[in-house]
Amino acid sequence: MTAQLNPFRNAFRLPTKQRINWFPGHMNKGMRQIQQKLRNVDCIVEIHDSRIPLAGRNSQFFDTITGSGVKPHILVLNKVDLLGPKQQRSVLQQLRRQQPELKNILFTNCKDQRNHGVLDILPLATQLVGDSSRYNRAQSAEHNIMIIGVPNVGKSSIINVLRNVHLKKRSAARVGAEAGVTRAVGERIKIQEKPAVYMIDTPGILQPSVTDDEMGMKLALVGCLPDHIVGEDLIADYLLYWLNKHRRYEYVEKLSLSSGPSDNISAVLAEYAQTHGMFHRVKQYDGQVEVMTNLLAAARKFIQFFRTGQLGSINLDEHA
Ligand SMILES: Nc1nc2c(ncn2[C@@H]2O[C@H](COP(=O)(O)OP(=O)(O)O)[C@@H](O)[C@H]2O)c(=O)[nH]1
Ligand SMILES: [Mg+2]
Repeated sequence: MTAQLNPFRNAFRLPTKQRINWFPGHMNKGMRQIQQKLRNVDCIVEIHDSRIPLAGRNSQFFDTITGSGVKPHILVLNKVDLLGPKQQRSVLQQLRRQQPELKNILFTNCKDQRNHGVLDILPLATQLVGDSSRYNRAQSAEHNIMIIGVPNVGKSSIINVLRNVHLKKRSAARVGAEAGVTRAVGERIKIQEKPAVYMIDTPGILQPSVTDDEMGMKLALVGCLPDHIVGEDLIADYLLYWLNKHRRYEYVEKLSLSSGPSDNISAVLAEYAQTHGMFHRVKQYDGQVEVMTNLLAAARKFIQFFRTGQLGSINLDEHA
């Protein structure tokens, strides 16, 4: 049997030559603050979104701050509720191939306090710190764990859930649905009493320049950049491209598209807006007001379906 050719786009091109870039001032400051605090850090916990296990991890920066692996490091792939259990194994294999030096990988779901991955973070960090040479910190009984990663992957949520679970105390770190809520390296937040363990929350840091367009689109799609930086229309088009390329057609039913899969984002959004009564009034050049389908509202809905797992469990870094 010959494999059917995929009739849809097999490459994604940005409409302009402009690169996707978001490196506001607070990231530069955050990066400096992280480096200044490193002396007092015993373990680095890098949080990333499990739906993009490879894309967007600032490996050069992380290499520098772990001293090329001297300081204990745990990679936590969060939001595993959106990746799904079936994809976990292939994500692990993918990561091990790509970065064999990664030793400690956990999958977590912060929305569930009984999640195994969440409960494993503190014991694993304690063990790694115990086994490591702490140099200037060898005399200190306290452990300081620094949480790092790109924006909006759940860094503050992890600190809060660990504080809730181990200390039975209420949340202390601010959480938000948009990227860029935590803007400075915060004070230490206690997560365990005896021995005392503290966590240091940091603002999400992206690579100063995202040179790979698809990587930038994946970061935008999972919400690591505020939506307006890239634009919802473009994010929705990338989502459609990705789903078609990977023959993931769950969207056809979810958006109630009558004529099946399509690679034309305007047509897809227009049909969805039409059947779901999404209209808005647009003033024309001649002053007349016309009622039109609201494509932006439809694009937002489509992206929302992906972000809440309603288009299926997806690893955006999976090979086509
Ligand atoms: N579905 C899901 N959402 C999560 C999870 N962890 C965090 N979030 C959400 O992701 C968003 C960003 O969380 P936040 O902790 O502020 O991320 P930070 O920018 O890395 O500190 C918030 O809307 C959280 O509710 C998770 O495990 N699963
Ligand atoms: Mg935060």
